[in-house]
Amino acid sequence: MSGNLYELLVSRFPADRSRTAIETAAGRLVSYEELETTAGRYARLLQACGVQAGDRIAVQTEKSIEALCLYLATLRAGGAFLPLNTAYTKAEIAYFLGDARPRVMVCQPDNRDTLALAAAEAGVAELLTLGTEGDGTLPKQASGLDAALPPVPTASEDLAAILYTSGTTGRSKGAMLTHANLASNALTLVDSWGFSDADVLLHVLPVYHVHGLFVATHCAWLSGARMLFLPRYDPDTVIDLLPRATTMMGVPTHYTRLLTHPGLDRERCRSMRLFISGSAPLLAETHREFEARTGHAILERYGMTETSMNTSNPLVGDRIPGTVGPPLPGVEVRAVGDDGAILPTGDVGMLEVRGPNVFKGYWQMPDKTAAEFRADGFFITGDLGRIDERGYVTIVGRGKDLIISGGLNVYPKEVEGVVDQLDGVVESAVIGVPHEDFGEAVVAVVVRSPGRDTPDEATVLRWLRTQLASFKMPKHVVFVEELPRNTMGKVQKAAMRETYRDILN
Ligand code: MCA
Ligand code: AMP
Repeated sequence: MSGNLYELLVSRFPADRSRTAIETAAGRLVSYEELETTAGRYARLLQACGVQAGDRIAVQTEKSIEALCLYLATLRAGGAFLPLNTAYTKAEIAYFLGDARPRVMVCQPDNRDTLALAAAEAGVAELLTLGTEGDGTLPKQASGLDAALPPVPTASEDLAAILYTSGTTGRSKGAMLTHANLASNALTLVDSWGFSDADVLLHVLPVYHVHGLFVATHCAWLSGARMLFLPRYDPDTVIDLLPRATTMMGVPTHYTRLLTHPGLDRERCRSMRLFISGSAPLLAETHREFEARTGHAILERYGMTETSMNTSNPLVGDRIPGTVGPPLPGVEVRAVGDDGAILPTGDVGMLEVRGPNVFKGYWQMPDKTAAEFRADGFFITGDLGRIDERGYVTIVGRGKDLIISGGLNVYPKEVEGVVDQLDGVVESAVIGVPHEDFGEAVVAVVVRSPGRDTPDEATVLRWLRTQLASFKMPKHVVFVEELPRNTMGKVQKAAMRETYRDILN
């Protein structure tokens, strides 16, 4: 076996390839054999498009089984998968394409015309389409191709994927994940969370992020399990399918929405063995309420795009509400002070991680990469936390100016940059405030220039919508005479978060 993750994945597919790998809510069954065959054909097509080892394949499509086959095909062809949130606007996509220079881009059929120019300008050699019903030019051109393509051998340190994460400077950075990063983390999770071929994973997450693509899907595939694959999160469907599932992974919003459903009870969860939460803080209150309703203590874990999963509450043992558990096997986590010194047990500091899960660096940004690593190889997460005497990590806040809304990251700097481009805006500050459904939500505080043509809230939102993905849109715009500043002239975001903390509830 080479270091290609594809080889590892298929080596763990069930010996009986006719077993169901994925079942959709509409009742479509796809076997492991079909996954492999479709991936073979797609890989063949990628090669026909000139894809060579290391080439990037950018993908912005709705969630579908074919999209997962495209992921497998990319690995098989030796390429690097670059998934993009379906909410990204043309302006955002143009940046990613210009930065990553993919050889092939795959988009939804109805988006082709919108993206054609940006793709051409970025030198994309082939723009293919993929719809949710197996339609589009990709499946069409791949049909009939020979599926028996041997996986392209890669080194384990080669790139398997690039995932963009926004940055505090407002410019998104492509996190380079290697085959070894993804393989080591997935194998650890299968083991730590007790996955087996008896599992049925309720898959409710999008497949353009680490959580839905790598954590959930890899756990299922590496254990030969079945996935119940939902096109989007819908509490009614989740309640219907729970009695057939054994595990589910979700962000806290998924769990708080389930709790508002009258159908959630112990009987519904009778076949479940494990609920897992991550991507954003799960309130201890939600953890307790869920346990009281269902008898299940949600297992909370902590990860990042750059590192995949770092810590996890245990499968067997105490799952402590409000904590993210001890480091996973093979992963080291430490809390350090402002001077970089390791802190005594229980003190709050910057969390840093090291291990085979930690990414290779940011795509073509050596300076940013260097700035986020310590000399001894620890990655600076930007999260503030403490580690207790049992090794359990509690995240208490963020040292980075980041809002996490419904499990999706929004960097204030990026939104501020777009608000400030609008005529009549002097400056702005974007903050996160508590939100019942999304945990945190985006609010823009804006200073306008005097005059008759000053923009109102509708004008600001209309402009932002053309530039930003919908989940980054402020849920509210507040106009002020001036932003609060300290004596050094620095905008006081903490004070603003306090002032506006109840504005959305
Ligand atoms: C949708 N909207 C949102 C969000 N999602 N607004 C703020 N925050 C959000 N997260 C807005 C839409 O723009 C739209 O606004 C309106 O809400 C309804 O959109 P809809 O698509 O119907 O929303 P939904 O289907 O109810 O989606 C909510 C959701 C979704 C299910 C919570 O956001 C979601 O799937 N989140 C999970 C993301 C995820 O997988 N994160 C993992 C990242 P309008 O009507 O104005 O247009 S990986 C990670 O973080 C690390 C590695 C880790 O540890 O896992
Ligand atoms: P992302 O860039 O989407 O990978 O988001 C990673 C960030 O999500 C981390 O740096 C944390 O701030 C946050 N995060 C992930 N899991 C948790 C968790 N269980 N509790 C608190 N924050 C979390």
